[in-house]
Amino acid sequence: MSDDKKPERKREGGTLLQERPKTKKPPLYKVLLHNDDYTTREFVVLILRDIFRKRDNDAVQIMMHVHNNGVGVAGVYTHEVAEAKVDKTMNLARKFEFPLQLTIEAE
Ligand code: TYC
Repeated sequence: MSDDKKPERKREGGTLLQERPKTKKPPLYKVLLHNDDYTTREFVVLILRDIFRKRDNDAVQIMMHVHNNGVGVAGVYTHEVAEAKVDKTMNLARKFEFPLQLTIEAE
């Protein structure tokens, strides 16, 4: 292991400032997709593929899960990324006049 990967231990005035390496993970958030009667299945699959980067099969499965159960997870991200994906999806949905709804929930 190279020196720069080791935990940084600095003594200043006899105080140990940092005892552990900076590996703390950021909190993660689920982007939830909600069912409605008007958004087309094709559009939901398209956003799952293009915005949430799902493979074809996974996109269809997630869409059908939401269609059958009312809600499902489109993906899990940091808060910043989750918000950006929700904004992108909402803007596209409104452009096509679909009432699609997404929400963000802490993991
Ligand atoms: N229920 C919609 C239909 O039958 C499809 C749909 C699936 C809509 C998932 C929204 O999040 C959704 N056209």
